[in-house]
Amino acid sequence: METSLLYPVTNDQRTDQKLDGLWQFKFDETKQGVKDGWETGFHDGVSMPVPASFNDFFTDKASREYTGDFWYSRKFFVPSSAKGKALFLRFDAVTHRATIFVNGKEIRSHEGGFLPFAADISTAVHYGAENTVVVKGNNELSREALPAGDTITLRNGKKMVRPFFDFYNYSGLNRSVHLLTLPQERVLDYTTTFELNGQDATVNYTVTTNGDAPVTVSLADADGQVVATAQGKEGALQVKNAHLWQVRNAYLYTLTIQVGDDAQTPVDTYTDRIGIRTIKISGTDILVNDKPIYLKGFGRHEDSPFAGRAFDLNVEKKDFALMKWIGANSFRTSHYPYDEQVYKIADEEGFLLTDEVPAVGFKMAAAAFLGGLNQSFFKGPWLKKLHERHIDQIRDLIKRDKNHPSVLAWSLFNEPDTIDENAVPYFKQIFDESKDLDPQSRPRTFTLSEDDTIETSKVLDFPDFYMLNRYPGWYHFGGYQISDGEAGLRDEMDKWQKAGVTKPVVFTEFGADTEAGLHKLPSVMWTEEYQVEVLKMFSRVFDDYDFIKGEQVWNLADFQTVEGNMRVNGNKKGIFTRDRQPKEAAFFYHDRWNKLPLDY
Ligand code: GCB
Repeated sequence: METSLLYPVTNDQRTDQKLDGLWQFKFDETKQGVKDGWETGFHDGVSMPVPASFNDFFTDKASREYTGDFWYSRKFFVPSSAKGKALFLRFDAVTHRATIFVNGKEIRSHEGGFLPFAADISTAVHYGAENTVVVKGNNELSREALPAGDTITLRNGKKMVRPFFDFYNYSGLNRSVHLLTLPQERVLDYTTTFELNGQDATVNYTVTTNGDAPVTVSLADADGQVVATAQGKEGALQVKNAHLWQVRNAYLYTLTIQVGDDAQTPVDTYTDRIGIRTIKISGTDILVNDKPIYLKGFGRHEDSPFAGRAFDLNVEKKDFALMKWIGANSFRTSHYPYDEQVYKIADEEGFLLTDEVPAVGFKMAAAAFLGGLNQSFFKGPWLKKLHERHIDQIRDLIKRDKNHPSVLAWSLFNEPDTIDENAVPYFKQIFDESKDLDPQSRPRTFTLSEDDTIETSKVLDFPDFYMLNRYPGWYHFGGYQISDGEAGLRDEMDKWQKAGVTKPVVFTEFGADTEAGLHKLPSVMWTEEYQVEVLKMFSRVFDDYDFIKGEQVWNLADFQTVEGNMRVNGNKKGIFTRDRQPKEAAFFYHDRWNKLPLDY
């Protein structure tokens, strides 16, 4: 677990300089790098943009599909003024694992491709001089790591990943790198919880620092007026006539934490924007500020042309514009934690998000269409290591994202094999260990694949609400058989109803692959007309069952996948194309969702 995952800020005590831009890059197929001293830096690589996935910049297949170790190197200047400060390099994400060297000295390693980590470089750098940072990355998949898959070696000696999931294994420095100077005595973390009392609210907080200096906390409204202050590392801020953070009607306060005796010259200051709101599950309702909500939105991917899985503010801006236009109020960060800027935008725009760890592929048969394996995932020598990494990433995810008002729930798995008895102890351990991690006690859940029903799943006691991924009309009962698909879906929902479902049910995946521009009357599968028919069929079913509390269609946009006979250059279930243009289905949802109140 990381000591501090606060998002970088610049103020009188802290600086944040991004080391984005062109780095030197090399593949290391034969593990030559260490022998040849690449950790001290190199100039004979190719130039590679950061942040970006390296894959799509190459025009030869062996490079695009490269699996194994790869290296990045660049120089950076550390000013003399940084002397005496704490000095860190913060990597927002290196996919999937990294070892960091500064001036040839190994600083630390990190496992997990979608969460940040910081390397303390204060004793490795030269002040007032150029320094070299080198990242040795690796993008292999295994059953011992998240997301799960295998790495195989072809007969020609090349390694290749076989993911137990469909999204492309985009790799590299996918998010920004920051050079941070921080005060020696500083804020490491903070938490908030909320109580609503009529028109007023109480913001309970805790602050963790690495010293004994006193702490002052203040809260300012959107106009910058301070509305409450408190002293101490734990306390409560009383807010009169509180403006609540509402779904699609966000209101953000600014929380300022100061460390030190003298308010004029604090030893540290940390500022963040928070929203006052509560989240509860009550029976089959999801309550935000004690008001029932209905989720309308998407499963998404961080995916776009050229830079693959890199965070791109332009793409993100466009995605939010599309989600607002279509009348959505929510999304799931399928199938991994997204860049922190996504959560900041969601906070500002009033979107709710289900925050998912990369525990995807925990079911080998699910990858059957990719040549999957008929084995139990929850029985094998890989489980111990996998569990360590899984809980570690849940801890870091909650630590990183717990203060975002947009975070509605934690998704601890996507489509694990829950009909297998062997899954039960694993689930018990993960749910027990994650129970007290979130001070706001948000709901914890996971998606259930089509095989995992109210009759077959062995772990239905664990989630606080159910997320269902269902594909009648596509993977079964497609085309002219869609009426049987609808009948089957209704049979399933009747069974949930009969069993007396006591928790909300949200559909988190459903849809149909659709080639944009393909039309046919009458429809056939893959046409824009057929996608609309499938989505209309689901909508009819959703409207008939009261315990269904949300619809998040798969996917906001087409995205790149592994190649295979089920995928035509990617997953085409997008409501928008990969370059974010609407398919016919976008107008269907624009009509359906905008008829409902935005916060409904
Ligand atoms: C699923 C997976 C998702 C896939 C989707 C599909 O169940 O959760 O990652 O992309 O199905 O389209 O097959």
